[in-house]
Amino acid sequence: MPLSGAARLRQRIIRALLAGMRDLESDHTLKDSVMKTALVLNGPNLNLLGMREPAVYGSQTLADVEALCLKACAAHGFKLDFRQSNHEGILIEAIHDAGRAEAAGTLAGVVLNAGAYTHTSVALHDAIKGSGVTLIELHISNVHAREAFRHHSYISPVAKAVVAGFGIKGYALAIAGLAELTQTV
Ligand code: CA2
Repeated sequence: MPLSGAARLRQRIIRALLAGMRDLESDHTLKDSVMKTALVLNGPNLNLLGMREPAVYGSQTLADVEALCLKACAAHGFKLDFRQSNHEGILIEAIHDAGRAEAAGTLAGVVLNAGAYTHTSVALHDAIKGSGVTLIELHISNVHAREAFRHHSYISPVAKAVVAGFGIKGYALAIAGLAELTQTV
């Protein structure tokens, strides 16, 4: 049976809408402008994850952590920038850049496992404070159930929140926390 004029018009409208949706999905510039980045920053010795001390840090590697973070970011509509450095200055510069990116609206915030610098670095404390970046402090282990020198953190007073003791799953929890903090509705 031939379609009526109204039915043909409806069909044309539906086709046009579907074509528009396909265009939007393949428009990477649009995606890039809408999706914020979560920066996951790892400090000294975390490149050794999975190679030693499995009783404390588990047997998964930093590459496994990155895969887990990618999944968590996809679930929350973030792009992922995942880095590790053994150098304090490199971590500091990454935090400065993150502060600028957050102010420009392209970054949701930072998840920082500062490793042993957590317990020593006034410089990292000052960088976080000075950059104004939203930052979640993360530890794989429960630092408060370990040696006394791990009980003090220079990061905690300038962090928005702290996640510790959940193993590497804590990274996904911290990314979910960032999403919660940046939610506008
Ligand atoms: O529990 C955490 O995530 C820590 O930030 C890890 C740091 C430690 O200094 C903090 O007190 C707590 C250590 C990172 C080094 O990780 C290694 C993993 C495997 C083998 C050796 C070191």
